[in-house]
Amino acid sequence: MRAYLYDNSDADQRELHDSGIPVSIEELNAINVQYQRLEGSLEEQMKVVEQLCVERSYKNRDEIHISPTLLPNYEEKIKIFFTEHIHEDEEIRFIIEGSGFFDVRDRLDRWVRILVEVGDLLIVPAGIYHRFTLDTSNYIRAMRLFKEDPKWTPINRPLADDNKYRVEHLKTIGPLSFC
Ligand code: KMT
Ligand code: NI
Repeated sequence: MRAYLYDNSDADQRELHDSGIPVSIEELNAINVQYQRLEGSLEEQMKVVEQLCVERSYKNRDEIHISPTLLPNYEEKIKIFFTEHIHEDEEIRFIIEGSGFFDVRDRLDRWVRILVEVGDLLIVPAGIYHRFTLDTSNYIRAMRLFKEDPKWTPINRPLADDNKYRVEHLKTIGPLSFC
């Protein structure tokens, strides 16, 4: 697991942007982000994913291949992914090939950059502001889990500020004074 505070420099979003300040898995868990590196073969990893689907009642899944040549409307999609947004449901991603970065906002509204690589299972809670980018390898293949229909609706900032899932997320991660 590699996570750190984002350096906010103007460099390309695909660069590391490592400020040198690490963020631990416990700190991620404190903002309800769950990260797990699944072990073993893809088949063994998929058993864990299947189990998670049963536990959390996820009925659908798809696979997304993101690269300049593989994803239709690549430029447009990549902009949408990197625009700060929330969802009204968890965003669960299992990385099958390649790598990329999920950035999530911490309690102090700072960006935390999380590297996701092969075998990584990431659960981004409903209501947290986040965004996604490829890294300089320009390729990721990921499984996306859906409770019902395979739909993925981003609600951008600041429109989502008073969304009930946003408000609920802020409540569950606790008051700022506990940082
Ligand atoms: C997202 O939520 O940003 C996406 O579905 C694209 C990235 S999945 C690795
Ligand atoms: Ni998202």
